[in-house]
Amino acid sequence: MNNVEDCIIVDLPQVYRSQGSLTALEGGINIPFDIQRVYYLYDVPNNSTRGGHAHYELQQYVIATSGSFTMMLDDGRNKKEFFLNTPLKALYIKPGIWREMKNFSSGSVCLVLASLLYDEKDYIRSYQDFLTYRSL
Ligand code: T46
Repeated sequence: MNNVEDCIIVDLPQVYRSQGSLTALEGGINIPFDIQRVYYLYDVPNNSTRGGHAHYELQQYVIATSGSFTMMLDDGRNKKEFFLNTPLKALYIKPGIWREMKNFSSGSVCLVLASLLYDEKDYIRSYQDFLTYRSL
């Protein structure tokens, strides 16, 4: 079972040009899983919280491609907060970790690369169920 210390910030490559920068992410090459789904959060009001669930199997790279937000991770024993504010770093979230997002800056965009297709059965949406799952 993963814990919050297994969820790490990963440096992403940058192709820098005076005309602007580019970052390329390739499943199985500089991402440690095949990318089956890409989604992004945007137009998030500053006082909104997102997440509030865990996943049984899903692995994700979470990137603040624009603006900033805070990601709180929880393994049932320990919590850890990450402030994401650059397209040059990703937070790698392993399976079995509760997450909550808050403090979205105006115009922020949260890009997520996911290892699996969307499947509601992969979610644990009750914190009590999460704690029960973690105590197995
Ligand atoms: C996480 C953070 C960063 C879809 O139809 N397809 C999708 O791929 C996703 C992710 C969601 N949805 C639908 C399902 C719900 O009706 O969009 C609605 C909100 O989904 P969810 O509760 O998953 O949204 P967030 O923003 O609270 O959380 C998501 C991810 O689920 C989560 O794993 O880390 O973004």
